[in-house]
Amino acid sequence: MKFADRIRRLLGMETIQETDWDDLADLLVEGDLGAAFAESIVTELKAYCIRTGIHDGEGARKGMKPLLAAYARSTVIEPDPAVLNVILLLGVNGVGKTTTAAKLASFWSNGRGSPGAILAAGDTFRAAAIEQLKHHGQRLGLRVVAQERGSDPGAVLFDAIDAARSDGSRLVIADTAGRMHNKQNLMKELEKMDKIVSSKADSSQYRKLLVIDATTGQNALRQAEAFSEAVKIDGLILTKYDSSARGGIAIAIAREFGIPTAFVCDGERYEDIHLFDTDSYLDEFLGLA
Ligand SMILES: Nc1nc2c(ncn2[C@@H]2O[C@H](COP(=O)(O)OP(=O)(O)O)[C@@H](O)[C@H]2O)c(=O)[nH]1
Ligand SMILES: [Mg+2]
Repeated sequence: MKFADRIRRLLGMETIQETDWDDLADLLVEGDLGAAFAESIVTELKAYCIRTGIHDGEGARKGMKPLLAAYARSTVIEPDPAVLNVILLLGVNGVGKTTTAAKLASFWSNGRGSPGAILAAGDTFRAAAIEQLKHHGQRLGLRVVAQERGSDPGAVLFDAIDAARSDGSRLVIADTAGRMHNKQNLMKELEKMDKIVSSKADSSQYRKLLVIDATTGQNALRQAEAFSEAVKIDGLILTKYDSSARGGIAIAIAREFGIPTAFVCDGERYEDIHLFDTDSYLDEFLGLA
């Protein structure tokens, strides 16, 4: 059952019972807020309901929205047509980086008058990832800059930025490998890539987006922590929101690391990507929509 349906069932029209508060805390934990955050929201909400004389579940759900909104953060990532824009997609294996690279390219080229994006096959670790990106490039009619499997991802990014400069393309969207078995290695690799792009993409707009699988649960917090220790993350992209029964992870990450969310993806088609909007996100989460 979807999280929204569960919270709607717990906090319906009827008068709230004392035990409902504990059940609400449990439910919020299952909704990926994390235990401490869930407890503090319930405490705040209880106080709010007493203060304002709210006794019904629906009123409580509405009251919870501003409490959560105080922690939620969003950001708008929009390529600047006057400069070269470099978007680096980061995240562990399987979260949807390669798919999201294609979605973003499609999102930003459709009817927005911008010249075609260049896709950079920065995941040089898996041959399949390079093929996957080439396939998307073909379908979308976009140039893909790639090297062989095993080559230096920094060199691929370097080439892609050069290609964009000579093509007059204003947008490079770079896929990366998602190994996280060794945090030290990941950090080193990321820092190196970041340095190359920073120096190469001089006077351009350069953004690092962390892709998070919404079905991952609390482990996503550890991913956000590891990646943001290595490089500055400008925003999150939440994927697989279509198959997630919960979805509170974006607020939990915002609260703990101050990272805002930029996009939400809810399917495998190119058009299944949307700008993150705190208001509608919370309405959906709390079953208010
Ligand atoms: N249902 C659903 N599947 C997704 C979404 N985004 C990616 N996927 C799927 O997740 C799997 C892994 O995606 P991929 O882009 O290869 O992940 P990567 O390893 O991070 O590059 C693929 O089967 C994608 O089709 C999404 O928003 N919803
Ligand atoms: Mg990939």
